[in-house]
Amino acid sequence: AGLGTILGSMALATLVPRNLWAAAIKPDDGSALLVIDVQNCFLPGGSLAVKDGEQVVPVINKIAKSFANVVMTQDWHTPGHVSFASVHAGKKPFETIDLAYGKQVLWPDHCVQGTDGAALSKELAIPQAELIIRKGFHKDVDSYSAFTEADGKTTTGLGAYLTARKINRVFVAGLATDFCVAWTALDARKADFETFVVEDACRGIDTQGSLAKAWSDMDKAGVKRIQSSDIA
Ligand code: VGL
Ligand code: ZN
Repeated sequence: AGLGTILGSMALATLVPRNLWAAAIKPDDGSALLVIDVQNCFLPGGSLAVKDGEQVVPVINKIAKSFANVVMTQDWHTPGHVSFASVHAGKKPFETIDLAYGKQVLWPDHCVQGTDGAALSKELAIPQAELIIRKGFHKDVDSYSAFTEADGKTTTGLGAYLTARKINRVFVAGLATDFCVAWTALDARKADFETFVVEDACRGIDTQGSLAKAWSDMDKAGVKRIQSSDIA
């Protein structure tokens, strides 16, 4: 950006109250809200509860009213899934192992297909949600991302769906910021979607510096970090 542009935006930021210029992002028919993994396992009492995870629900319910298009995801693992520490002898949750496709964090058993823990939160109130993408259902491959499994090549079909529906902007919210939200946002950028992460509509796990790394990776990839109050 040229000096004029920089000075211009500084003047704008100084003169115009934040609530008048920042709340300027208006979702249109080409926009979709992606609600990531708001499932009982990640909520209080769940086997992989994210700290303050329940606080995202009212925020997501509120912003969802601005979206004609909402897609939700469900982490949907087989029993004995490769991402579970319980299937690796001598390994504990939050340790890592090297798999054929790369480094894998090991988790407590969570989001097993058909269990109550895998169910979406009953507090979500988004009746217009048009698609639920399940992911992580291949026993030997994890999938944090809603677009592509952890092998880096198997697609969930979400990118093709959004493109077929002429959606080119995605707003990502849910759990957890540093895993499924971040990987989804990074893959959305790879597929050239304009990508926003709604920070106060997400909460992180934060293991071994994962939250700071996720924000830094997202920033480098051109993901736009916004707050729910920025959405008109
Ligand atoms: C997630 C860890 C394991 C997530 C899913 O939804 O962020 N994290 N499986
Ligand atoms: Zn999982």
